[in-house]
Amino acid sequence: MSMPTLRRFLTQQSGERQLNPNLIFLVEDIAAACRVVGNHIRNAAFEGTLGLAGGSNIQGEEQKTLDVVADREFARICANSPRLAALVSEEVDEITWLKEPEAGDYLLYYDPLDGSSNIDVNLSVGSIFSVCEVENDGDRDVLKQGSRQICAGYAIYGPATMLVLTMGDGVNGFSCEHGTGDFRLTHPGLDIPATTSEFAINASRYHHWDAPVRRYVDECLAGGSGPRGRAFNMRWTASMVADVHRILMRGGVFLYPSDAANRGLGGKLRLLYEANPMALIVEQAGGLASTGERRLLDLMPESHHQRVPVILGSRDEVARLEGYHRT
Ligand code: AHM
Ligand code: MG
Repeated sequence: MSMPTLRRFLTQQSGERQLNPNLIFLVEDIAAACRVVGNHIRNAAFEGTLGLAGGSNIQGEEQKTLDVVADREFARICANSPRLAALVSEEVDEITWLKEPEAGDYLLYYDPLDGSSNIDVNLSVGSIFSVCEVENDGDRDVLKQGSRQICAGYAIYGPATMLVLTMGDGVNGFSCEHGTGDFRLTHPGLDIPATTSEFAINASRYHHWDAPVRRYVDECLAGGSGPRGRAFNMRWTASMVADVHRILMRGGVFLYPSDAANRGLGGKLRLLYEANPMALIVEQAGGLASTGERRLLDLMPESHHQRVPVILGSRDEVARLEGYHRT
């Protein structure tokens, strides 16, 4: 079975789809950053980087040492890209401008270590990224609609490290080969089944949920004798990358909805570097991504650390949830 390397895949794509070589360099730098972050995670017990860093980020969340290490590696490696104008990171309060923006430059949005509460218990975590283009010389606006993303992806640091990537023409999965460190195309053309009997939500927040989410989960839990007429399975890893990856592999629906406890913040997950990239990946794989009320990719961001409700995955379940929000 032919498993081209990421470089070969990107080179082929650049011929077929006239991708800008500078975008390809940037994707290669992102992949290198993911490989390095994966190595740090694997060696954290030896490098003394488990546990808390002692500070907090703009979200008021305690930073893990590896959050800081991963952010530093992304910035160091990607700043090498000649047309990268700015970095928008979950871990950094302000936008980092690397150059005076010119039309055709790139903006990189990233969560360097998503699901970092899982780090100290050695469960799967990931990095999430998104790329948009600067439209006009001197334009410092980073608040772009998700539909304007030209590339999005994530790395999952699980039993195998994988990079899942979309450049607006489907979704492809690359596994990192132990030894060479090469990312190779092992999962081409990922496709989320439209129907599923599996959902993912933090059920400890049940008492905070709004009526549409309660109705949906209650109906799933009712099993074969309930209104859905079949049994549903539930999975929650507290690592969005791992939960979304499972959905890409076998279907499912993921919910981090607006609820009574997080409504004041706008939700839990961040729009620009968590929800938008995952929404593009899910849509490109045939699924849907919504706030419950609107398509995520249509939202106009108001601030670069903005939070949003997220419901994404198999089409039929997301459409059903949107229907419950309308009634
Ligand atoms: P993080 O970016 O600080 O790690 O937070 C995002 C994570 C997601 O990966 C995951 O879906 C969610 O937070 C888990 O939240 P909870 O702890 O409420 O289950
Ligand atoms: Mg995150």
